Amino acid sequence: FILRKWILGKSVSATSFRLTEKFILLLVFSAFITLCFGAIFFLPDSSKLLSGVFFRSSAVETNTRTGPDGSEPGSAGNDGREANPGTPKPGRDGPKSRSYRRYAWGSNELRPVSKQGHSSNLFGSIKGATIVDALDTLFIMEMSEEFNAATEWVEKNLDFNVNAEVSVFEVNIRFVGGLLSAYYLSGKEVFRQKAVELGEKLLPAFRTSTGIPWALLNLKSGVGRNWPWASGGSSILAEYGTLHLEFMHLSKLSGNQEFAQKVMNIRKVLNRLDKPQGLYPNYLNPNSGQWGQHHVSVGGLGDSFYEYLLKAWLMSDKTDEEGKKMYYDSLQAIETSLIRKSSGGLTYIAEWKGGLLEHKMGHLTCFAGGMIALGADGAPGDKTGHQMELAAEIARTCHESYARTALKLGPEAFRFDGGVEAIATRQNEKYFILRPEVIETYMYMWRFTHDPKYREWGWEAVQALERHCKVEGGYSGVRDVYSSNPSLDDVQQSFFLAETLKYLYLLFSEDDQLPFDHWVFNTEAHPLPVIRKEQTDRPNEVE
Ligand code: DMJ
Repeated sequence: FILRKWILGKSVSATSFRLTEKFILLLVFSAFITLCFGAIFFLPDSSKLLSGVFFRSSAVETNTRTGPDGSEPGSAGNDGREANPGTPKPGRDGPKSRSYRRYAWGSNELRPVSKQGHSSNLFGSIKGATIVDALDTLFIMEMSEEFNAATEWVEKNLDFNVNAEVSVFEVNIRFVGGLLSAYYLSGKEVFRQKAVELGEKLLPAFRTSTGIPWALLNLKSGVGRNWPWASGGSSILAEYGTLHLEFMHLSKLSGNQEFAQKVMNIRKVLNRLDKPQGLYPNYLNPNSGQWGQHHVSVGGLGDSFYEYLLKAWLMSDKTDEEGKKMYYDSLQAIETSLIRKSSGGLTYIAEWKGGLLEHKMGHLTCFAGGMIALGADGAPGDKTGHQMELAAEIARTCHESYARTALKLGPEAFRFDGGVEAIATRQNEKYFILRPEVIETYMYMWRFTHDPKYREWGWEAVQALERHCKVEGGYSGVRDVYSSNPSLDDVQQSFFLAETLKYLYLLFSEDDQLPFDHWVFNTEAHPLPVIRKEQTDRPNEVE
């Protein structure tokens, strides 16, 4: 009775008990709280508890229309945010995955405050980004009813025959990657067919003099172009360099070697070019084959290029020696030219512009802690220990970028100059859009070290998400992580379901959940199986 009262959020009147009864009540209550926290961190099945927070306790289902105390939706405030949500309590809070289904089913993304669909122009008029991006998360979390509904939507509605311009990179990592993972996990043929169909539609993007693909492509006409803002009409390193994993699998699943040839050619072009101090500039003109502006970044515009070099080697069952060499050589150049330590002892990865360092690190750059940890084992020479230390230092810096804010959520970019450390100084860098990179690094660091601080840091992020991003209709980004009452951006990014929640789930799961020696995550957290030297083409045979 007491626990039920507590769970329902109602206070028990102390005056109705005598002193000894109050003492016993206090003891029971403290024991219960201790047990709950113990369960979160130590019980083997703690992952299930976490998934309950987000998705699926039975109490949750009935709570989506009314608040926990029976109040009307949105009654917590006019932005729909709960008045004082406090520590997340399993079983009390609404399943935000269902909000997308209720308010935005089939749209690319959800607007959780205004409770409607949101269409991003990254996907042209292709629909259903959130559905495809979330397929494998639903499967991994054993949400079979939701997975089946999503599968049915894909079968009946996912249509690539559109006269629209899309981002080749975004469509590849979210749609092709999401469909490939869904196929390998479930074995359902529809996902393989759709992935190959979409891959074929992306092939005209490679019709340039060098074979470096365009950033944007009209899926009907096959006409490509680059972002108008990109230096000298260039293609972007993180975009053309983040096709490799998916395209290798497309060749394997379709028997069409063109996919693999296209991405292997990108490497050839890069290997012919001189690299300033061994670094890869973010801009490359696809027709002249010359670098554009010499801007180097392990964050936006560069990030997942480095990630895919390492993962190409791992996904090839460690046979892709070229990918391996390119990864470790580029990491060496990054260490020499970009990685610095602040006077306060925080290691960070700066950006490089024509030889000058900008002492800024993006939230996106924080994925590098996980990447460096993942690659440490194969590092040449005696560098394994050094690279693990580097990864841990980057994880700590990124945690500091969260810890030094009012909301305990990290800014889009933080700086190390003018006396500040790990703090955003520009208003337009203070936002948080539910990005996964910091949690991704915690997840890798947990798997490799089992240091409990990574789960503690992950749990801090869960609490902050619940307090500041959760609204009646889902989870929203916030505009200023240094303000105690920030405005919301009213977008639930599709990568929140694909990546942020999946990495949190894995952080609190056992290591045999998607083990790293069998699965490699694409940059949108879609797991792809290692292609064994002697592997059959049948799904689920990834052992
Ligand atoms: C995701 O779409 C991918 O992780 C991409 O590589 C970079 N940014 C977003 C999430 O922040």
